[in-house]
Amino acid sequence: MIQKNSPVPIYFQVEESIREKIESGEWESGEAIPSERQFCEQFSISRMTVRQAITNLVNEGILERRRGRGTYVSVPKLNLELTGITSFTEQMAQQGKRPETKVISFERNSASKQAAKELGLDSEEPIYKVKRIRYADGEAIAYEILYMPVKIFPDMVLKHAEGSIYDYIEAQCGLPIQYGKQELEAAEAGKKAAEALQLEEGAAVLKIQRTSFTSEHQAVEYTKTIYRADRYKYVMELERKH
Ligand code: 16G
Repeated sequence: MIQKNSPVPIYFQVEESIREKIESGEWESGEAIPSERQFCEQFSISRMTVRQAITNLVNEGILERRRGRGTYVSVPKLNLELTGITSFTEQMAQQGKRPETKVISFERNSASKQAAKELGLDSEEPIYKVKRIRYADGEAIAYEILYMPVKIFPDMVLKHAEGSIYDYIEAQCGLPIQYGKQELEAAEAGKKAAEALQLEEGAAVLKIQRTSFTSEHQAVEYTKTIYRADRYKYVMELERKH
């Protein structure tokens, strides 16, 4: 209930009442909350007051506005470990999510200059180029382009890319991955990634490029992955450098 005579500002009381509904589980993550107009009517308060309360909770990440659709209780973000080499399948297992993969193309080409350089091949050497959409509990969250050298994986077929590619490389081909090189940058979703991830073109994404090597310094994969920035947060363990 809102107490208009209280020294506690009304917007703060509205904020607290929304927070309570979320904490008690009455409003679940991903659920729409009432419209500003409904709040105004329910509490007999001005729209500006309601807007201030909602804006504060949006800034805190507790609520999110979806353009043209209203305000929703935020869905907790997935944690993406940026240190250590883990596969998408392992990352999902850590988060208690069910991974799924859709292969949208599987090609055998001659390597582009960049892919050849990353994989330590001569340009024009044959490589696989695989585009995949990765899902967590049915939601598309990453769009991935994977390059692998044909000479190391002569028997690779589309089916292998439908499951865990690290499982294929390590368990099936007997080539344990030892270390990697990774680059990350903020980016905007291009047309293809936006389509795959059901985002608007230009939406914020994180782009990560990784090259993974065996202990013999053989590059086994080069990947470009586009992650939905609104569904991930990034976790790193740091060591003090002297
Ligand atoms: C992750 C890797 C990617 C690797 C894939 C294998 C990052 C930035 N990238 O997406 O390089 O190819 O996992 O996943 O983490 P899989 O074994 O489930 O196919």
